[in-house]
Amino acid sequence: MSVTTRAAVAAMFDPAQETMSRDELQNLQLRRLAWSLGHAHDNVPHHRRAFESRGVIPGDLRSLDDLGAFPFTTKLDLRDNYPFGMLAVPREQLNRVHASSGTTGKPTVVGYTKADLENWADLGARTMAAAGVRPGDLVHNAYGYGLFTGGLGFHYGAERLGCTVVPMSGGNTEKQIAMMADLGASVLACTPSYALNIAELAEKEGVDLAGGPLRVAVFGAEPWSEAMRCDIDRRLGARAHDTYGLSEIMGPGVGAECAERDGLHGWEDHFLFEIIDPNTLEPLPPGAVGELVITTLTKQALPMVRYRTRDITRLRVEPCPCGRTHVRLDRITGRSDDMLIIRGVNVYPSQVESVLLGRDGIRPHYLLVVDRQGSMDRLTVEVEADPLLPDGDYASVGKDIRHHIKSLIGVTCDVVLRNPGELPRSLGKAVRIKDLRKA
Ligand code: DLL
Repeated sequence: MSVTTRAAVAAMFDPAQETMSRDELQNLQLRRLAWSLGHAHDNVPHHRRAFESRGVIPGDLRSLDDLGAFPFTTKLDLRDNYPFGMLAVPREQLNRVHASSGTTGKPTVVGYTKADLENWADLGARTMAAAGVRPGDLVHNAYGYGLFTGGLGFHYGAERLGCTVVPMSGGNTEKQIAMMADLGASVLACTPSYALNIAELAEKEGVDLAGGPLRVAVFGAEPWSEAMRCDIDRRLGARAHDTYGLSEIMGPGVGAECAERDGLHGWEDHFLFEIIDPNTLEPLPPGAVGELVITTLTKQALPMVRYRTRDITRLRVEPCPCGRTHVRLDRITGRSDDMLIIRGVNVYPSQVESVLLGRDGIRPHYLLVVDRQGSMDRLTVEVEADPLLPDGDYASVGKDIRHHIKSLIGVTCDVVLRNPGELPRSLGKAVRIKDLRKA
């Protein structure tokens, strides 16, 4: 890094925000939490009613542990109050709205004041900096622009960091590759499944992205495996980092991997993270795997109290070698609503992905198809054959994968090899499950 670049990073980031002691961080959280609960209670009728039904008032919060007495918020609450009923400020004070594309029913609309957007840009910049992005980097942003938070979220984060942003959005993969090569992208921001799509087409067209200036990939928005990381690192010649976020809480920039790539630092000066048992709803101790629950500490427009993300992970508070003190979230295995239960065995698509990637004879494009045979659920893993695999070997490769899925995940499934290019390619979040039971 040049001297000017180093100075620019230092001027922009107060390391104290990311390296303060756990005690300092928790004191800050308690102060901000008291404000946030009061703000939600006083300005959002839904939260006030929910507090009343649990018999709590914001003043009951004396320590962070007291948060457990407060009610959860769910996506359904946002739907029931569509579009603006959960806002804590008049609609006129919003600078922007985004929406998540609900697969059923109405989308969820979220809003931001000017101050919320400022914080978001700061956290976007912090997230990218943690991943190794630096001022002056050329950021090719292939997250979708529009109602989805990915495009604009990273756009303003990268601008705040002092990068040159190429606002590509998703789709038109040939043009993406040409722009990356012509402009000399040093950072690629998109979903990991779309990066795979880009890598595959670049290889087909003979464009050597791995030999170019690409250095960092900022991924997120969907579950992906360590095996996928190795594959993409090699094919793009970049270090891929995971980032986490969700529109109900803010968008991208809620958490990010640092250079260690061993868990995502959740930005605890703006969010409070808990893990609960999704069945009993009881808080679980650090280190236990369960559902992530997030409370916002600084959001003005849409404060969230104990939002149930449905994302499954684990929190680790032990110090990170990078020096950041903020808690680490394990890579998200999947959403509790994406978990398949096949003959009593819990299966996430990302587990299947770990088994598939790196195996000879196949390409990393797959789909889990679930249907019902009599009263039993049946899982079929469809995966694409490598173009060099002779037709005659499809059956034996399928049998071998079936064996490995059984022994590593414990579930019995059928494996069907599809011809190269046959499975749909992702332009954003990949669809990994086709559930025919609902048809
Ligand atoms: O996906 C925000 C985002 C954009 C994050 C770009 C990172 C990068 P939503 O569309 O509201 O927001 O979807 C949020 O996506 O609850 C998770 O289930 C999933 N998700 C997000 N990041 C990850 C990740 C954006 N790193 C939902 N790993 C979340 C696994 C993720 N799942």
